[in-house]
Amino acid sequence: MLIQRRIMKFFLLVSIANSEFENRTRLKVKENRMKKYIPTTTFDSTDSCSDGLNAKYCTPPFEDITRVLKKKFEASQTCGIDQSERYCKRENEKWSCKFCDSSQTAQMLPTRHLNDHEKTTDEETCWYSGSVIEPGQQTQIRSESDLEKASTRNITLKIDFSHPYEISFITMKFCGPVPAAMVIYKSTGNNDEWQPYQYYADNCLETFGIEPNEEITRLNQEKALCSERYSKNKEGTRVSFNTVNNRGDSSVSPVVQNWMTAQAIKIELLKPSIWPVDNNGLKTPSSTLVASYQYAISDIRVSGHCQCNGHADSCEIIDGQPKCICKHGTVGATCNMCHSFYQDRPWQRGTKANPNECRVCNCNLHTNKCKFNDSLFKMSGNQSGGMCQKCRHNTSGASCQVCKPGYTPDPNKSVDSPKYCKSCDCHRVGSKSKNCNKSNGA
Ligand SMILES: [Ca+2]
Repeated sequence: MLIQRRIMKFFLLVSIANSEFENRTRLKVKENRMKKYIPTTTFDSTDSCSDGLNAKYCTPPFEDITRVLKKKFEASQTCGIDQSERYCKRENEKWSCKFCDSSQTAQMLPTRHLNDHEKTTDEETCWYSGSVIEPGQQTQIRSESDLEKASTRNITLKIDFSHPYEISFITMKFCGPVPAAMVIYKSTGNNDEWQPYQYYADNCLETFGIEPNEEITRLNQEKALCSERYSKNKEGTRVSFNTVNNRGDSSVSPVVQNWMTAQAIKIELLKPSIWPVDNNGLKTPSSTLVASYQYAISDIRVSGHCQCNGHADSCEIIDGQPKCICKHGTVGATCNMCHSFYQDRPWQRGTKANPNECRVCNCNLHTNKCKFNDSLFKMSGNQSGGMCQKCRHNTSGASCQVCKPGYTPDPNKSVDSPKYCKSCDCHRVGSKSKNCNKSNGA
């Protein structure tokens, strides 16, 4: 009797173990099928783009873009690029003149000095443009007022990030007086179309026809302003442009997000400032005036973050090219499209108020292909527009939720089972057609 009981208990335990094993295997199979049908660009509770259940607006961290990308500015003119050239600056209230020459390492003043991020002013490295007075006019310069009247070459500095960034700050440290006139432009694409971002002048109205320091309201959130703050003050050397100042929050307003977004920056230097000299009766020599009438900058920093439309919290540099690591079912360089299986509603950029994540199509695990269908979306009251494509396992319908003609739902299977639709198996004799009653299979 005891042996019989032990044998029964053994078989009972084996049967429980088997059923648990079957359950686990079934779950594993379902999990693997989910992976096959639902791409992994979905919510991940470990990032800031989700709270584990719902999508959240997210954005990559702010960074010093030129440092991260290791990109250099391109200058339209650099001191000593073609031949040895003289340049002069005021140091300790005296003129100091040296030679720049791009063929001599010790005399180079290249654009890489704009982003070499020296820590102290003792080791300050500068880019010099070289004199901006046309060579034919240089001999006519006798005094500071001749410099004011001379026709000069405009100098441009350009940098292309090869990806849109939301720019928050641009700072420039000059190795001398801030120019009397300059403009920062931005471009949002590769088409060399430049939009003014900020004007600087010692007289905004006279130079650009713009009132200085205009107030920003909701009506002119994307208007470039003109500042006299730096150019008027001949002693200052640092210019700081806060792109968002009083314009609002890019995580809330698409207008501000547009305003902040730039793929390339161009700085147009239109008129140098004359070095402030002591009124000690000593006349500055003409050659020194000519050689000092140029631009010199030691540092340009552009701060911002990768533009990922509120759908990524990191941006990786792959082969020198920034790339958003897209979440919320989005894909594309700036997470600007919905993934091919996240087509249940149209793509929208994410904001703090609404993360606007792309929604996965519900195809009951019978396909991994779907398309957005506008009529379906409208019919559902703008809730669901995903139309499943190429439904397998003998299913059909917008969500692969019905059985094809000739098949009927198996009441013992769930709608996402590959065996949900079973053949009607109607006998040829006595059947009107090979189709059967969809609900009971008769
Ligand atoms: Ca430098």
